[in-house]
Amino acid sequence: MSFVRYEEKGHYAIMTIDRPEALNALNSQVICEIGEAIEAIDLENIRCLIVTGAGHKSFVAGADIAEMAHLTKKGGERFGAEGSAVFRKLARMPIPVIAAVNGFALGGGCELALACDIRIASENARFGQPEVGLGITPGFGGTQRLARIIGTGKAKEMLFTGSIIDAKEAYRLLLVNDVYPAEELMAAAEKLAQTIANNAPIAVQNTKRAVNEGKQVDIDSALTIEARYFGDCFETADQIEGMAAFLEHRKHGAFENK
Ligand code: CO8
Repeated sequence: MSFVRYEEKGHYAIMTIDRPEALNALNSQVICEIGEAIEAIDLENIRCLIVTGAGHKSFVAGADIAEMAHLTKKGGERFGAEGSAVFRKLARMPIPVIAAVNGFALGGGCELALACDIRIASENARFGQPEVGLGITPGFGGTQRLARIIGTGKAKEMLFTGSIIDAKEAYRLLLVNDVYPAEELMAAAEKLAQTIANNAPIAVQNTKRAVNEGKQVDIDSALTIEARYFGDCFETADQIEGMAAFLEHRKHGAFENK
């Protein structure tokens, strides 16, 4: 691995896109390495993942324009499909994924953040889907996930104009949950990850599944999905310990992911 760093800290992990010479832009190798890093995560131990970019200027400045410049229609479709498949793998991870957006999140970089469950940003973060200015559409989920997160009208405005918004505007649009001074961003991301990791892992994962699967269907079907994941938590060691601790007026022991 040369462009993706991966570090475990107890029950959470940090994946850092590290290609400073191109502001962490995603070429085929970076995309492939992100996929490999996701596959290698030890889900028995890791309960939350943080995704961020190396340096202070950029989260990810998009897909690699130099690599895309001479693609044929077929090549473009393949490049888009490969990136999309990796981002889908990220979005479908059973554990929560936090994007710590520390600068430019443009094009494929914005789409990488959109594939995460929660986005927090530094004050210098900038978001945008500038693809139409390059003669292409967003190809790693931007035409689909942006509207699902901030609503169709605002998403279309960003997609059609290619305009770049700052962290304050991203917060106003609920594109990010919180904004921090740059030097405090990773501490905030790690605190959030630790809080999530302290909770019962099966319950957290079932909650993520219920939210994501429920959003794809009508409300009655969604509530049936919720009931199934709710029931699935019972008889787990963590449910038994969590409820026993409450009833015995004590703090629960460390959850075991069982
Ligand atoms: N691709 C390749 N190289 C990049 C990229 C990129 N996306 N972004 C920055 N770089 C490189 C620059 O070329 C430059 O390299 P060099 O020094 O060798 O010329 C280096 O990074 C530093 O960049 P700048 O000098 O431009 O830095 P500035 O501070 O002046 O500007 C910006 C920073 C505003 C972020 C600017 O670099 C920029 O506009 N970058 C491109 C942003 C962009 O348009 N991103 C969207 C790309 S398209 C996309 O992501 C599509 C996703 C879906 C693909 C589907 C495929 C089918």
